[in-house]
Amino acid sequence: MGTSTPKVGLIMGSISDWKILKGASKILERFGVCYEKRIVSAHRTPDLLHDYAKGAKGRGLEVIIAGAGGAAHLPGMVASMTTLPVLGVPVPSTYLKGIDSLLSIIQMPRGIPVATFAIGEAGAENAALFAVSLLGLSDPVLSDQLVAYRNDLTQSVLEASFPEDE
Ligand code: RP5
Repeated sequence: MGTSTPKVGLIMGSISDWKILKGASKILERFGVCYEKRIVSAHRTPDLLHDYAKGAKGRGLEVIIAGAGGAAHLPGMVASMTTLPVLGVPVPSTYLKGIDSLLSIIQMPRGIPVATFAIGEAGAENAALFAVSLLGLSDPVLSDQLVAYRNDLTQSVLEASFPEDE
């Protein structure tokens, strides 16, 4: 957030998706990545979707994380209108538990890719980490931060103890 130009666009089909996508925002904030968050619905705000996707690159965005549930066409539709990398996060749905979202996002016909992540919170966080990794290709500070993050993960496993033993 802040005053600099956002590099990551974090969009979702509904405010109801925020409970999942906020995990992505926390990761981006942890790494100090400037991002914007917007609700953009493929079927309820198609004109906004068009304007957002078409204008994304020109506004300085470098990556778009798009989360949606059900017939989750948001990531694919965004990808159809920009050559920026689009990272799709399947949001768990009420009846099919996000399997519908996952299959909708991952099964892009050839030519228009969407990088698809796991259903739910892990997918949201991993999409943000992947965005950091992409930005790190041209930002050594971010790249170093990612190495430190991985080292912390390793350390947390090595230091884990069973509650019964404490
Ligand atoms: C999709 O429909 C959204 O991405 C959301 O996951 C799902 C349900 O939306 P709401 O009915 O909660 O607004 O467009």
